[in-house]
Amino acid sequence: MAKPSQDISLELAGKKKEIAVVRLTRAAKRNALSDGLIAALRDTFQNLPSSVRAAVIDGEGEHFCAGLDLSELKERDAGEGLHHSRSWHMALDAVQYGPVPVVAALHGAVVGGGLELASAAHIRVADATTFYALPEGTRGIFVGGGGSVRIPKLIGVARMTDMMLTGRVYNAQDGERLGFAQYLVAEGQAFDKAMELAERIATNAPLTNYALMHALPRIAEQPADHGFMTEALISAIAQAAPEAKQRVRDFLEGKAGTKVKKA
Ligand code: 1HE
Repeated sequence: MAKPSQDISLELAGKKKEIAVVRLTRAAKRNALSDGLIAALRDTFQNLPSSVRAAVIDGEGEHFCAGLDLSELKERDAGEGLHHSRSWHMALDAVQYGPVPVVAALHGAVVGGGLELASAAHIRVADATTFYALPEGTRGIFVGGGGSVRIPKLIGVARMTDMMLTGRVYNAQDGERLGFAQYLVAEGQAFDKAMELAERIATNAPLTNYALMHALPRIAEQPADHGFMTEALISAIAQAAPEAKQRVRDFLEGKAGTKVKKA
């Protein structure tokens, strides 16, 4: 694996340093993901400080991420290509299956490997300038960062096939309607909204967040019968935690702020 690059920053926000803000800082190259940047992404998410309860990932400059650094796309033999793709899988798995939920704040280009990275986050907030594309199809290559697994889960196989066969680009509004992003906000507002969501997520019981990140996606892929069993196990574990009992007691005692409010 390549040496981690400097093109990424980590800041801790919140009173208890509970939010990790991970930023791609390679704006001059539209945050294109070099091998070093992929290694840095992996290392950052694998080594988040223990105070962190949620993370936000965003990109400096006009675009979230232009995908694979094409200047590094040299001739690889099949074995090297395999390992290169697997290194992306490891890094994006560190995002999806790390210790805390990740909110991606999207703007401008979210393309190729940039869309693969965004798809590894748990929540995507897009501002009005966001656009989504998979130029791999027109560059004579294929997705290699987990996109063929994660992107169909968001928009379906048929739409992903169309994007890659025809170079179709989706704008921010269509992207939200189809399932790329769960939130659509005005231009320049994605980071603030992502921080607001991360602060909220950070107040959840850690075991609930863990169950959502690690159990839910697996349950969704299990046969129903297995899924029901996994659900029963994880729900028993979550509700046995003292924190869960305290939260339920708070509601039953009518403590302020625990009631569900109409949307
Ligand atoms: C890059 C890259 C890059 C920009 N690799 N250098 N991804 C793509 O095919 C997308 C390619 N990029 C673009 O289509 C455009 O750059 C953007 C729409 C993202 C932004 O446009 P714009 O006008 O703001 O910037 P620009 O002038 O095109 O680029 C500015 C600089 O960034 C320029 O370098 P400079 O030295 O001439 O200033 C560009 O060369 C550089 N740059 N994007 C390298 N991607 C695990 S498999 C994943 C496979 C993929 O991701 S394939 C899709 C790759």
